[in-house]
Amino acid sequence: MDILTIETSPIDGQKPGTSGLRKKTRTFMEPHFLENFVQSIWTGIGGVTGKTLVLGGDGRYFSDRAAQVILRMAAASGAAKVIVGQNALLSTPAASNLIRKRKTDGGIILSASHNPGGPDGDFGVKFNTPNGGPAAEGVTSKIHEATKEISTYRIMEAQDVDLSTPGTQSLGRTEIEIVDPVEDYAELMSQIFDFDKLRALFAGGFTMRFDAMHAVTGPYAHAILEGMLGAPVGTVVNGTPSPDFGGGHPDPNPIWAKTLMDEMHGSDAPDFGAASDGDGDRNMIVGRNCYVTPSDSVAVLAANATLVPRYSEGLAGVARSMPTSRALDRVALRLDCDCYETPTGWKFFGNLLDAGRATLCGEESAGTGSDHVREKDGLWAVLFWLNILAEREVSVADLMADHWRTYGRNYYSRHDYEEVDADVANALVDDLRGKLADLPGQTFAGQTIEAADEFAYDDPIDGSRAEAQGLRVTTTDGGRIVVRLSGTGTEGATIRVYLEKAETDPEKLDRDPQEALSDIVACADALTGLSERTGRKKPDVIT
Ligand code: VG1
Ligand code: CO
Repeated sequence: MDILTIETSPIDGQKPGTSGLRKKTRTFMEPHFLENFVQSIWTGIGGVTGKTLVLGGDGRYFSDRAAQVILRMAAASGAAKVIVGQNALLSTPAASNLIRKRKTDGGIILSASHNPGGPDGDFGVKFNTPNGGPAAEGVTSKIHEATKEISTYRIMEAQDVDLSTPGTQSLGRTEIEIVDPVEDYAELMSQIFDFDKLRALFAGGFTMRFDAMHAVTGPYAHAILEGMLGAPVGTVVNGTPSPDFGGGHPDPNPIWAKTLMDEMHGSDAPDFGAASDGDGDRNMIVGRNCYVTPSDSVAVLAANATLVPRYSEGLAGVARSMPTSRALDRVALRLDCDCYETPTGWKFFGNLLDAGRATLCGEESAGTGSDHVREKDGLWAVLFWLNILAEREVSVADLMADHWRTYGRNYYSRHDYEEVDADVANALVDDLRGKLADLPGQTFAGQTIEAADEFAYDDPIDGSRAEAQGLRVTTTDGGRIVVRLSGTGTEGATIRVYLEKAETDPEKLDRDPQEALSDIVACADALTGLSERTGRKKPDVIT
């Protein structure tokens, strides 16, 4: 088959963000856009000749065509083998598992995660390294450099590979192995959790709703929850992946998973509810009349980890992203294990997990995971919760009440302001950054500032430093405000304001979070001038 060398020139804006390169689908479909980036990945990793890669994604619009292009480009550049999920489907954690299990040289995940899909939605390409995790900054910056210098790319002239049936084919000299996307992942889950206990839980009448949000976890949840664990058919809803996620927004939070939230707060609510995002790495946990914030969720998992077979020996350490609440720190203190604070984005957990310093990790953005893969893992978190509930035989609400009584509660909420004019957003952050040093001792909306800084992270394993990772301000009575700009959006800027208030008074553990945080919210607005600068009266999304 012919290998074509196509002339091209650099395209602006191919800098990977928090989690790979994310753009409007139409941008990815422009001439050479995808090809330039893929060739730059090859360059950034020192070529693919003789290498084995994994390829899959969340099945969003354009994935099928992008997968064919990537296969032709891998073949043209001499890859030995590409392991592809059937129909180019692989959840992000399943891809991470395959990269590790098959000892490959890395993989490409086609997803824009929780962003909507479709011709008018978003698309994304992410490279993961041989440890199964998102490429660290050292690699992504090489890829970005390559996008600025590219002049040609190589692609094979060939028919589409039939990705619909598992088995092995060849494309030129490259072997293409198509695998069932669920099988290896399901096996991994059965090794981590007590599946007998979970089967007994469902056999005993425990009820659950899992909303796959028309995204990639549908097949996984059907196979594991309804298949292997015997949950009644109908437990999984919206379980067939669709290219535009049924026209929805596959972000598992109280706003976008409102149907599930309503059901869990209704009179016929099942015992347990959960949802996952586009690519299956996020999770939402909700009990009957009880939404669990992701920051609390990772703290609960840490506190109860020894109930799960894989973690029965305890945790080496835990880690959370900086904006995630400090509920996890409280648990770590009790468990007497290290608690690391990293910048936003799963790539920063990789070194800690590889070095055995952290076993569990979490982000406030509905991401929880462990050293079983190198990505956050939605369904794993759900199974973890089920395993805990099966052992402790309590409701989610009682478990949370007990947790807060034991450790105290960190009231927490994130307020997002989306599609803000980029200049306005940058000025807001720059102005706050400029006055950080003077803030301690000053009072804003009745709150006295204790400390303020811009977060930078020195990786304890490889010594690399990540700067400008968010502005943080603490108040004298246990409050914390973090402000940062999103690195995954594709339109304007998204301002994220993270709000937290620690509470240990046993009489005050049962408040409505927005109400408990109202002083901190007012303080944040006075500090940043957000409502005046943006003209927004309220956030677009509250989690
Ligand atoms: C967001 C979240 C971050 C998460 C990232 C990728 O990033 O805040 O915690 O790791 O998305 O998640 P940002 O830069 O927009 O705040 V996913 O599920 O998109 O892979
Ligand atoms: Co995701």
